[in-house]
Amino acid sequence: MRQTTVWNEQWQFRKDGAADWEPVRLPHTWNALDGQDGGGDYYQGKAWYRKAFRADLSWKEVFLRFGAASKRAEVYCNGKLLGSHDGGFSAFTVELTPCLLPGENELLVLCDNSADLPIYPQYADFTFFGGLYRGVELICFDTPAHFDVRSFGTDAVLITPDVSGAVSIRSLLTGAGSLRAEILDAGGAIIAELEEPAEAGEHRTSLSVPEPHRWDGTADPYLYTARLTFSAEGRELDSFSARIGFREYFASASEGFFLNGRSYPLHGVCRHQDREDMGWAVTEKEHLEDMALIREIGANTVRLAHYQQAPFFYSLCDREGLAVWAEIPFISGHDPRPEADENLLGQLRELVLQNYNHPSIFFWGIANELGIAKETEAMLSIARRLNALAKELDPTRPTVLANVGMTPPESPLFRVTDLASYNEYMGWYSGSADDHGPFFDERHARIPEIPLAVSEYGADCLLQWHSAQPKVQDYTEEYQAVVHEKAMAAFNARPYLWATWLWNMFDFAADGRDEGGCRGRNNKGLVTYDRKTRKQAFYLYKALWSREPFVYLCGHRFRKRAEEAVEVKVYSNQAHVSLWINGQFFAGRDGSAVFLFPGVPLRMGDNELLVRTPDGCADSLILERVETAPEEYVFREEKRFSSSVAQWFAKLSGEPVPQELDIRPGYLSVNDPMDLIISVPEGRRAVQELVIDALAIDNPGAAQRMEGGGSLSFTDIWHHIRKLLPDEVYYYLNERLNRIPRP
Ligand code: GCB
Repeated sequence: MRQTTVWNEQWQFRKDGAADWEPVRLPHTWNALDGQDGGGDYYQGKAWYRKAFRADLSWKEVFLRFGAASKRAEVYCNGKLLGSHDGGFSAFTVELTPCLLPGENELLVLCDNSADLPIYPQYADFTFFGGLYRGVELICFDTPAHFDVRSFGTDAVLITPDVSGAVSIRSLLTGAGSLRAEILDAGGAIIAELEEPAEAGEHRTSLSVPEPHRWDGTADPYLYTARLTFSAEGRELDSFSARIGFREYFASASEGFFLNGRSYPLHGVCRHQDREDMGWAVTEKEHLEDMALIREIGANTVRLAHYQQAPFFYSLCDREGLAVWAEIPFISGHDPRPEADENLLGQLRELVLQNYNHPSIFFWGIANELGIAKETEAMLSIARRLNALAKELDPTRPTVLANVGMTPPESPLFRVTDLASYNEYMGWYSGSADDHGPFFDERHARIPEIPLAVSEYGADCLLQWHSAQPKVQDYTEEYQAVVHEKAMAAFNARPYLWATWLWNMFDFAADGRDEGGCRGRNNKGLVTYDRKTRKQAFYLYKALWSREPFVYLCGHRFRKRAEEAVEVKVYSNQAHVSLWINGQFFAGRDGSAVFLFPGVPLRMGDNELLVRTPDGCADSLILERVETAPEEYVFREEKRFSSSVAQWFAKLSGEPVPQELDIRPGYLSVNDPMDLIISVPEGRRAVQELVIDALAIDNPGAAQRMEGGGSLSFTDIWHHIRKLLPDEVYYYLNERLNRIPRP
């Protein structure tokens, strides 16, 4: 028999070198606070966990399974090293049996999230929280014969259901006996079963389910249970059970995604696993809340980015019918150390083997945005090895790789995996919010044979910033919504896209970021980091995707308005909405998802807006008309420059700063591609004097990257460097370029 005990209580913790132990319970991370407060200076180093315990020596074999230890762990019992593990997201098991003593025992776990380890993730914006953040289980057996729990953190049972009804089962056994396999339907009735002798080692068998009921996405995520019982001489030795589902799917390069033989456009969100003040040390409660929010908007797919997430969350996806993109943290660059390649292969092996049985998992993601760094042969070679490994471990699922927008579709990175996708931030880091459609049409035309999806798009939003004329990088709630409205309109009109995943369902910790007046966070979520507030764009998706009738009036936090009349925006999944102002009917509109009411007059003081749908949904808010446009809604970036940049800039200023961009036809401007600008000597000189020289003062790296030119416009590049220089530089450069005829 197996006995599994949750082992999360009565641990002690100290950072390496600290004098005192503090009591903790698992899940635990040491970065819950310093990993979210900005500065990019959270503790990345070694730390120790300790647990004193009394062992029950009557068990034959005793194991510990760690849900995750970030990023590297060494486990010691009574001074003896039991094992180590590299990779912060997968489970691993160590055996305690040989070192257990009568009386008191001491377990010590060294965790290490140091930045220089050859362990991925290496480069990414999100915080790499350290610690035992997914808890520990004690697994005891009274015989040495059982499923081989030593196997890559799994129970060594892989189940492959086929839509024909065949269910093949592979298991690894540590002794001989008899294996009974049963398939139960959702009501618990046994509908297929067999029992056969099994030797130690790998055992393969199969059963057949007549006319299997399909696992059919969110509409009908029908789950069967596969139950295995291993016994000898009539005595149960071990058992295992998993939820399984029968489904088939494919992505076409021209017609999008198909599930169970019919078109099933995938539309959903990306998700990171952290939560405010908790980091990655979240519990089932937080996972359930996240899932409820994802389901509330009606997503049918989730990209669990950028690493293996909790087993419980994949199970929720099975239950809710969400198609999952599961991935490893190979992000934005390749670490040339051979151990780092081995680490990637190890993380992929564990991702696949530990999650193989989940019907919700559709795609194995092997990397994200590798093209942001230099594409080297070594990088491509490990990407190919990863793809081959995923195929070897699991020939049933397609592989995928998310490319960054600047990677040309001719890059070999589009040919490593079965499926491909772009992360593109049109209207945020580059281009305008109207560019989503043209971006994909252009790329799709160059590689029409490769199925393309949108694996990220979005914009930052902080709840305090608002604007009636939202514009790029103003961090307003309204601008984020505009980017999503335009992106979705473009994607919906392009059925060749096999899926779309927005970035991101939730704000998340990115300790090195400092944006929109908020340190330590990426604010591209539809929901805030504490999960307390749904942003405006959340309701756009709810209007587009959910069935549960609702209506939402935009502007709940944009209360004070100086305009005589405003445009009111309403999101609803109903076909008709009506608007009242101060008790008077204003107008009704037919439409879908987004309803606009321009010219709604405001009187001074409070105005009550009310919107209703015919079937009784309603929402209301107060707009307060004030004399002058309130400053409090406008984010003004406080830039702090070194005295050298300030001195350099003092020499420049004096000339009046143009407030608007003047784009003269026939002349160069900041909106032209860099290689066009620098192809003209005066253009090159202007960029050199106004931008490169200034950047070189504090940021030689950034200055060097500017020199190459490229197909991105100066405006696109400016979004990335504008923190480093005064805003005026952008306008001064445009002025200078405006005097140079276009070649
Ligand atoms: C990306 C990355 C993601 C970042 C995101 C952003 O392309 O894949 O990890 O968080 O952009 O917000 O910049």
